[in-house]
Amino acid sequence: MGKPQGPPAADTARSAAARGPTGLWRSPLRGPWFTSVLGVVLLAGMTLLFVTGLLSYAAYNPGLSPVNDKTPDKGILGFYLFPWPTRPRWLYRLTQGLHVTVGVTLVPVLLAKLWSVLPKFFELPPVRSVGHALERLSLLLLVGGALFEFATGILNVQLEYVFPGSFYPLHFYGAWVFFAGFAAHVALKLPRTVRVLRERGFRAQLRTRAPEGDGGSGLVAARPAEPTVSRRGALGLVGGGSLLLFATTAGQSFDGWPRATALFAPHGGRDPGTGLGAFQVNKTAAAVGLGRRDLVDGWRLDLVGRGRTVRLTRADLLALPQHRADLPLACVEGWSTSDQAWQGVRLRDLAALVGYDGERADPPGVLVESLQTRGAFRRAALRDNQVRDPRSLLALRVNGADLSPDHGYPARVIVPAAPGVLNTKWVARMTFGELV
Ligand SMILES: Nc1nc2c(c(=O)[nH]1)N[C@H]1C(S)=C(S)[C@@H](COP(=O)(O)O)O[C@H]1N2
Ligand SMILES: [Mo]
Repeated sequence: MGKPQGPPAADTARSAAARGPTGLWRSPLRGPWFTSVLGVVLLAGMTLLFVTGLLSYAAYNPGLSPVNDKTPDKGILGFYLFPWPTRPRWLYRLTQGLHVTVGVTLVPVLLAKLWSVLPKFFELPPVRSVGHALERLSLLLLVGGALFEFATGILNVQLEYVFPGSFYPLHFYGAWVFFAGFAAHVALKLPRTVRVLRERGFRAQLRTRAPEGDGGSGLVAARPAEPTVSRRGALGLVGGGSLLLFATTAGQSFDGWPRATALFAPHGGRDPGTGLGAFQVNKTAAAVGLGRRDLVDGWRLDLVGRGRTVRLTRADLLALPQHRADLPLACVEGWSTSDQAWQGVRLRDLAALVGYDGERADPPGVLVESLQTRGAFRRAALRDNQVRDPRSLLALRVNGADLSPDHGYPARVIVPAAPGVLNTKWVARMTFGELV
């Protein structure tokens, strides 16, 4: 094994001057190439997280009704909102499954990247010029924002309702803070990253244990310690960690044995039992305080629209034309099911009962309210395109049997491609009309 050769003398002098508590950060792994490799992975990964996150936000119709809108002060941050489509039916299953699984998978890469640039956080003097001050500010937004987004996202997936009602605003505004720092950082660092990766060569860097040349980056230790692991080993460790997390999360998006492997997606991975109604349950009837008395005895559905109210029993609903739609459930937490065979009444047929029928009046949006008296998801507003879709149902049965209480008996909404939160269970009242 060759002796580690120090970086060129000029480099060392320059970077040592810019480095605070010298002697602390002595790993011979640190260097611009190592940081660049991790940076490129994060550039792709974080971009995907940001885009799928924005899509997830659009998918729950925040601009549609104050009921859905957990971020009423979003202002121009909602500039891109668009009517979430109803096809393909697995759209949210895909975008949110990617968001959560890729997010969990990137944790080791993020930690390694932060570790690789530790000396930069302790740079002295802390500010050298206006440009440098701005760069450091963007770094603060970037690192603070990234840690905040990962922490809130992972806590939300791991623990049920740690932020009752406030997860959306925290994660949403945090995402924009992060993105401001991210965009500035990429603009500042991308040219050097590309140059370093081109010049230093992937294979060549993997083969040697010698410290990299600093190249003015301030990352290489002035007196690097003896290597204890090769760069190949270090990257292997990070990649292996990511692979392990991926393998213990991705199963949340699939039925059968893969779901049991989703250890890092506790709600998606939980054993749903056996039988026809046996697929993931988000909140049980008992958890929201609904018992037999509420769900069976005396349950009625109120349809409201155009100044009239129509009251229906479950028998009335079963007497209406029944339709079947094979649709998945996909939760904001990342888990999803494959298609379930839902049966019930079309939402647009219900709209017709209160006067929104056919050519005279296309079905408008609807506010759906459940029997639940408290809780963030007890009601939700659906857009007109969601009401109009012939596969959007007020479901009464699933997979050939009556809904179970936990899946929303006596009646629940199911809409293609919509996030789980919009598929209200234990529906008691539906108000059709303009939802402003
Ligand atoms: N009334 C009511 N409906 C609800 C919820 C709720 O808490 N209360 N949770 C929603 C969420 S977040 C999801 S993911 C789906 C899950 O449906 P499932 O429990 O049948 O799988 O129900 C939705 N409908
Ligand atoms: Mo959900």
